[in-house]
Amino acid sequence: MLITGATSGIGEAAAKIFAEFGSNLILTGRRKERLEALSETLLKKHQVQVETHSFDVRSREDCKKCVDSIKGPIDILLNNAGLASGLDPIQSADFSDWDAMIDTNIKGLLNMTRFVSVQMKARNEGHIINIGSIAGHEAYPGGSVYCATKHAVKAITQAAKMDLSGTNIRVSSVSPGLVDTEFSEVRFHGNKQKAEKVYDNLKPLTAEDIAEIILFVANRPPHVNILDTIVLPVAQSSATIVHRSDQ
Ligand code: NDP
Ligand code: 8X3
Repeated sequence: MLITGATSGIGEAAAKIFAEFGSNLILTGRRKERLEALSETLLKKHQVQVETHSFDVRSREDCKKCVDSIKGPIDILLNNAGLASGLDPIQSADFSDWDAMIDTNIKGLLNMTRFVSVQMKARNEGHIINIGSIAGHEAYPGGSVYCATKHAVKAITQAAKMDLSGTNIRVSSVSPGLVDTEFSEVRFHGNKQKAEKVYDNLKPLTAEDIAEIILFVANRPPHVNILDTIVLPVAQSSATIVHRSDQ
């Protein structure tokens, strides 16, 4: 299983749960030390093989290098690496925030999918699991580009399933609402106070909640393809309707 964005949050939790269930892992992300530390922990705890590749999914060349260097078949590609950068309105948002989101969430996911799917097609098996979002099903103020990238993930998932029609390859997405990870800290460019407010007075999903769902999606019988799953905390009813206990 190859996981992008395994250095924190959902990707890290997925690495842990899949290792527990015996999957050999290829862990990727930009922060090399975190990948190495996670790999060490997993190797100590579980009888699995783990390799790490540190690179930026925005570099098509580095994505190709990583995939080309992997010896065995990739059975599952978890396209998880992604981010929100900023929450600014369309008329004043930062261009570099837009580029970071489009290049990572759309083009990075496409890069990995392109290089891995060609091998899966040749073997006539495999599973591509994309991390979408409630933001791929709805839009919200300040989310024009982030929501657009997650709508793109939804479209890419649907179209890839069609492109691979007639093969045994499965294509799925898991689309969470609020998950307490480093996501908001990244969105607010390191402002921890602003990030904490997102989860104030509500019980958000944990990365482990989502990892369990990814595990479920991956472990259906071979004829079962879950195309998408929208998963919200009970306190969240849409991208914008969130009940806080102080309200
Ligand atoms: P985190 O910020 O905790 O994790 C993001 C991961 O993506 C990190 O491992 C990071 O690794 C990696 N990443 C980001 N940019 C790049 C890049 N250019 N190249 C390689 N890796 C990259 O957030 P989450 O775990 O929450 O996010 C995971 C996915 O879940 C994202 O796609 C996000 O959009 C989605 N999501 C999150 C929700 C939430 O509320 N948290 C809800 C719905 C969807 P590194 O920095 O080391 O490269
Ligand atoms: C992350 C969830 O809707 O809070 O994709 O941006 S959202």
